[in-house]
Amino acid sequence: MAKESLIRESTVERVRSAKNVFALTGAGVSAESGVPTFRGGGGATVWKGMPFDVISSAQMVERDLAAVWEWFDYRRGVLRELKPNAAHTTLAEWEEKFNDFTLATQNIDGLHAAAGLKDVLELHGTIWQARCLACDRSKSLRDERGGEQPQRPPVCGTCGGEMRPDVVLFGEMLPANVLERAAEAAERCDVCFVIGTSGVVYPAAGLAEIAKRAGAYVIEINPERTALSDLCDETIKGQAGEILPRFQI
Ligand code: BJW
Ligand code: ZN
Repeated sequence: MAKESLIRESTVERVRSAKNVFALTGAGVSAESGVPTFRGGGGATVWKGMPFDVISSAQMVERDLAAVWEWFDYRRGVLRELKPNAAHTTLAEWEEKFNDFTLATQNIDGLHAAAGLKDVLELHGTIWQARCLACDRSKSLRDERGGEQPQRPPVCGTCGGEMRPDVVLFGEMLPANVLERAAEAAERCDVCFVIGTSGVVYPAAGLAEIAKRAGAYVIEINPERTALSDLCDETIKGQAGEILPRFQI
């Protein structure tokens, strides 16, 4: 089958004529930039012998904050060198092209914004920020460069408290205002894209369910079947960076 025939013309038309579009993205959207996914391909990420759902958990912040910093410092170091891919840039263009376009990402890598998307709903926070455990103030980690070892954990400039990475770990609540905006957009969309996520982590995966229940046409883009595939109206099998630009909105 010719590659171009993977997307039905009726699907392209449906997307082109959509008024409200919602996209939920996951680690797979950044895979072609070189960011490792957590699951998929038959394996799960392990770091220093710890499964990621152990090191990326609320309990670990209480038990060993230094290890949590080490894990996220390592990942920030990897991310500094990486660039958005064609999936990120296409989605950034869609923000300009559709009247009502909302993107909610589970990713903490900042690559949607780096591609030019102005309003990104970061459901799981961002790796580029630290947050004070005592007073909730946040500070950017963008300017930290290699070379001199930065202070770990960083100390809050306001209250002197310990800071943690500003990401949402297992067992932690998502930022309520971000989740609320995402749920509203899922509820009112006529087309919902589910891109590069295994769809097993809640409440993020529930956004696709909200869209479906509200009557949206749900399109999944993923090289593998996922926990959300049965709910989706269609799954376009393939890499997000190859599929998305072919919509030519
Ligand atoms: C490609 C590709 C290419 C590859 N193109 N695709 C309901 C039922 C059961 C459990 C729960 C539930 N509600 C809540 C829970 C508990 C828990 C949960 O969901 N657990 C399940 C896993 C069992 N959820 C939580 O704890 C959440 N908080 C919460 O619910 O608070 C309420 C509460 C609190 C306290 C008490 C009680 C209630 C928080 C979840 C936070 C998740 N955080 C992480 C870590 C963030 C920091 C970090 O980065 O380390 O977020 S976990 C990890 O998974 C990360 C991701 O954002 C998230 C989702 O993963 P994602 O994006 O789907 O990636 P993968 O790797 O799974 O999949 C990649 C996909 O891409 C694959 O399908 C590939 O095929 C595909 N792919 N190349 C397109 N080129
Ligand atoms: Zn503080």
